[in-house]
Amino acid sequence: MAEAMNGAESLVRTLIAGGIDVCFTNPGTSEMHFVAALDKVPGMRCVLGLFEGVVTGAADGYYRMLQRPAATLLHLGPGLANGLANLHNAKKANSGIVNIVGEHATYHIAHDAPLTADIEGVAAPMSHWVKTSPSSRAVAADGACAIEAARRIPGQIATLILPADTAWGAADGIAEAAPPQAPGQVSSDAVKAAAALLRSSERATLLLGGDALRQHCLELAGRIAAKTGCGLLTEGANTRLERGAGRVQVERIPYVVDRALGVMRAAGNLVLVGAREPVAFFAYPDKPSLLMPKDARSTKLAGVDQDIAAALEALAIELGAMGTAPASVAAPHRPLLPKGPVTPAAIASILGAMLPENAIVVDESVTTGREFFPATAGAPPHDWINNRGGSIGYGMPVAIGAAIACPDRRVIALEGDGSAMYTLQSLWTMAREGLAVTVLIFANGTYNILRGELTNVGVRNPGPRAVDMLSIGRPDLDWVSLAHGMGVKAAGAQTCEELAKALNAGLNAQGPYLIELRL
Ligand SMILES: Cc1ncc(C[n+]2csc(CCOP(=O)(O)OP(=O)(O)O)c2C)c(N)n1
Ligand SMILES: [Mg+2]
Repeated sequence: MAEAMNGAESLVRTLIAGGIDVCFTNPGTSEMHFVAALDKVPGMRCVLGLFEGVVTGAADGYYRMLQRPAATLLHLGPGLANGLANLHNAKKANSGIVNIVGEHATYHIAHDAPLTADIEGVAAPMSHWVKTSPSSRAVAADGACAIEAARRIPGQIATLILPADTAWGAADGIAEAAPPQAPGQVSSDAVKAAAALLRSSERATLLLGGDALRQHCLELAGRIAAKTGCGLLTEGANTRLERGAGRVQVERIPYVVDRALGVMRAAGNLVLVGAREPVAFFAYPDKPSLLMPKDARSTKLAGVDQDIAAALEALAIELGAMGTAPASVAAPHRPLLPKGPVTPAAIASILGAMLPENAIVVDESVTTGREFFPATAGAPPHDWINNRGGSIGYGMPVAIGAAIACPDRRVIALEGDGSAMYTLQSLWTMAREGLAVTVLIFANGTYNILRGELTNVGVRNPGPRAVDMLSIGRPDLDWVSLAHGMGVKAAGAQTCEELAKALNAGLNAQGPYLIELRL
């Protein structure tokens, strides 16, 4: 007689049947039956991360590239808590993820063992869907519900808590998740209102987000812009923007509030397409939270839960724009390689000159990268990924997930040194999995952005104690050694010539490669 299936195996088989075939993991004792089931059942790629922020961030990057959830495996409340910051970022990016979080056996919870915690309470703020499975016979059905929740459009964070006895007890078999639902269609009223706003004599702009940043949608937006003369703009940080030569270019709303206000004043009225009315990252004394001018208005064409491509097409048809060639198409352009000392502008030119076709750029460059767009606009087609949730340490984990999702593409992670330190362990996973990720560390030895913020909130002449809290020197980080210590090839660079040489080595390496750029 065949060996009976336990709860853990029924869940693994349910996940695989539901199209989830990658699990980013950091397990513990309570997850051992799940680990054994992963071992027994073929078809799941398991990727170990040495900190849960790596695990959750990798699942975010995976979804951003494939629009398909991965699973995570996390160890009780503390393991989940370690992964929360990047779950927050994933949630803001509308990435679907199925978190499997181990829990003590149901009868053990009452004894308040060391790892006992309110896991549902920990999960709730960063999850759309949370459930503790009550029994081994319910686990498969609960797993199917988690898959359905994660696959909703836009993607959701689904957290399934798995008490150990539900994993080792007997199960009845697998459960089938319902097929993903199609996104909702926008109403003809929404299309007409958008068309009316664009036809008026007042200045107007399409503010694009979510799926509107895919090539096909950008092309429709470009046709509308050419026909009506409207502007094209995106939010400051995007889940995934398809850009480069031959694609319709869009500007981002700047981070710095005064600059953002200028851009929004020039934008006029807004048609919102997968984006919300823009808000400042932070409040500052005497500056507004809302970035639109008071006399501007907006109309929503489509939300991220709706069929954005169909909405843009309906709008283009309504405006008679389908036969119009798109505006703002980026001409192919490779800047010349600069020489001498490295500046942010020079780095932008080097990236523009060297970005490989189809590259995936994960941008956590913070202050160094503020002006990277113009010089890279004409590089061969590539994707550009930003931090949607503002919690730093997202970049290298997301790069892992993107590389696993797209093994044929080069991933370039642009990292502030402060940000990179949050999830440094990512390097080890990159090396272990042989991922083609080139990591550029902008080693300025500071939390540079916060120096500006100190001034922005009105602090004049900061003293040594304040300055010291924004410096990450003393001791200086040695990124080449840190990379080597985790099995990643690395080189330092100080000039443009050295950076170009190192980038060339990185982009031709088999696995990951780190470049410490001393600024
Ligand atoms: C989880 C988290 N902690 C702290 C911050 C505050 N913070 C924002 S940017 C930043 C420093 C970024 O430094 P770095 O990556 O070196 O970029 P630079 O400013 O030097 O360009 C910090 C600490 C944050 N955003 N998220
Ligand atoms: Mg820095």
